[in-house]
Amino acid sequence: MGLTVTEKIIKDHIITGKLERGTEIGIRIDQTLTQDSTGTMAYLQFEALGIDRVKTKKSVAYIDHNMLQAGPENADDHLYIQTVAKKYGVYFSRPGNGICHQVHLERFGVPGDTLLGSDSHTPTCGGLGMLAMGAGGLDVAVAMAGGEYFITMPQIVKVELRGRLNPGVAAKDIILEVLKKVGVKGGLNRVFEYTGEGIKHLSVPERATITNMGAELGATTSIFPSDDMTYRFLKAQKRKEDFREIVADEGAIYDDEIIIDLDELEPMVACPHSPGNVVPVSTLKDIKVDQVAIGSCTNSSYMDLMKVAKILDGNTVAEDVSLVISPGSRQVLNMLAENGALSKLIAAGARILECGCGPCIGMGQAPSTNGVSLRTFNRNFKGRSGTPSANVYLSSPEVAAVSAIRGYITNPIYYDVWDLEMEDLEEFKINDNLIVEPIKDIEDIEVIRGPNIKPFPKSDALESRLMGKVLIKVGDDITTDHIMPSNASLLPYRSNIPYLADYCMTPCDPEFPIRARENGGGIIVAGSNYGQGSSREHAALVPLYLGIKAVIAKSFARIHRENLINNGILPLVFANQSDFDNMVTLDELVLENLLEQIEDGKITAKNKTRDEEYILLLDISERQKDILIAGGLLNWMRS
Ligand code: MIC
Ligand code: SF4
Repeated sequence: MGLTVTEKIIKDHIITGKLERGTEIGIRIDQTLTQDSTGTMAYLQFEALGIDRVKTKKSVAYIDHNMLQAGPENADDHLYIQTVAKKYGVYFSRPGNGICHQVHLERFGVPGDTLLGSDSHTPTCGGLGMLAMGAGGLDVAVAMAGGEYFITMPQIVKVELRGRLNPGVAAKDIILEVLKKVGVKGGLNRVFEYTGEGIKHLSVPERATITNMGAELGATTSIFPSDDMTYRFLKAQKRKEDFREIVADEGAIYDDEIIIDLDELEPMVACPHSPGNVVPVSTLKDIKVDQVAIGSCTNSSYMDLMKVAKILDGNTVAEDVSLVISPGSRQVLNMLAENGALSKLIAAGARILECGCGPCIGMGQAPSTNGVSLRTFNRNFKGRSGTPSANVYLSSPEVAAVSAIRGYITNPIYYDVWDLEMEDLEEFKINDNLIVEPIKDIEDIEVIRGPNIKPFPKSDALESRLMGKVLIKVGDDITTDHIMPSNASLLPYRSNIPYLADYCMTPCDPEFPIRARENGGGIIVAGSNYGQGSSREHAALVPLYLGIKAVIAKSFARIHRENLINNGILPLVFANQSDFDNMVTLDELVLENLLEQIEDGKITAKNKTRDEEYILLLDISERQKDILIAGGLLNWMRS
């Protein structure tokens, strides 16, 4: 039987289980990456595992999110990560070197290898033919310690790209089209594997734009084959020895298929407040923009910014628009500086930011009140920009650059003065002097911990009886940005769970932390796709700290559900979805004989306030049941 690219890589790495769809499998992880906003917790958890040195082929720690240093907290976290990386044999990418996903693609990713990152956009390296997945910090810590990573053996969706993109239409429009077709929950336990004639013309950074934003489908990951294009990219990065061809077999069998005709594709935009809210740019009329932001791990490659420079060349950013550009990596910025493109961006009036996530995670550049911001990023959840009333649209760099000049969201194909065909790049500028390599002699390395680094909360073994009040009832598609908001003032406290607890769920209900404290913890009730978005384990650690014992939802996003289990919080699903309507905030629920009921995967909850009973499902593996019973992954590993 022919195999897909995904199956080939899984087959090479499988340790536990079989390639049977829907069953749990454990795979060996070759590489890990962490970034700073999830990294401190991941390394504290790694330290708790008591291992001397990382056991992966390569582990890399990046500093890219928490870049504003308005107080000592972020710099303290950087220092902790730098010293802990040195102590345990982890490569360290210094602040200013770029966004983890962009730098990993350029300098570390290897076709055919597996990568686990404590960031949901780790699938970026799928553009190189890597099986790259996002996870919570604890799963990444376990992978660094040589442990397997467990996933549900995914369904594999063939995304066949036919034809070729027209000028002004970009890789970003392909992934926006997939999001339009599939939606933000359509990717659960699925891998999107790209094939077809159309992929031949897509460079690795373009492919990476697509696999990066595949995270917004809720997918396990997205992947391209490793082919001639991959070879050319690796060669240009002076890494041709890392190349290995991996293409799907002739008769490979897929579970589903999507066909996209690139010749027909138009520039697209995701409208507020969801990346799944996609429409063609041509359908939007007279949307005036106040801010345009170009960058992020989705769209800040050399080619992306060269296109922007070409469009802006000789023009001026519209009077009422603030254009900010955050290059993805120092390689990109350096090359733009050397070939003069940077000077064109500056001359047009762009505000150049340092290489990092920047505005994408609300680290500065919050738009004005009710402002419209057009961004080349991957997420436009309400409030994520730092301005709760802002309306954020997502687009390609082409749409963003043209719109920055015109001051309105504009279709670049009707504004066709630029020839954006780019020659294939033969050589990138290689300079790894901001990457600190691991050293052998680690005995005397002192790990430096700033005063803001507090211990992470630990869960207890599951008790047979769980009693608690419904502390909040929320609707569908609640993101981790709702559960644990992130912005320039909160990100410095990513190592301080007690501090963050005061902000938990506040975008949904400002009283939530008070109610949780007053009731000594309790239960969260939610609609479908609860926990979509980021991999931040804080969205489980902070509720754990507040005494949350269970979340009852219509369905969960993959990474968040894993984070709940790893921290001993029950992720329960309504057997009868209409029971959601019957529950009201402050209803008192009791779950009896939990230890036996967990084995059945079916749990009865009594609503004492309303004298009702609900059946809740716990559709998880035996391993996960044991983890919950032990009170989380760390306890389970110790026992
Ligand atoms: C994001 O894009 O939401 C983040 C910030 O990169 C997160 C990680 C985090 O919350 O630190 C992610 O995507 O996992
Ligand atoms: Fe950084 Fe934004 Fe990418 Fe997250 S999505 S890694 S915040 S650039």
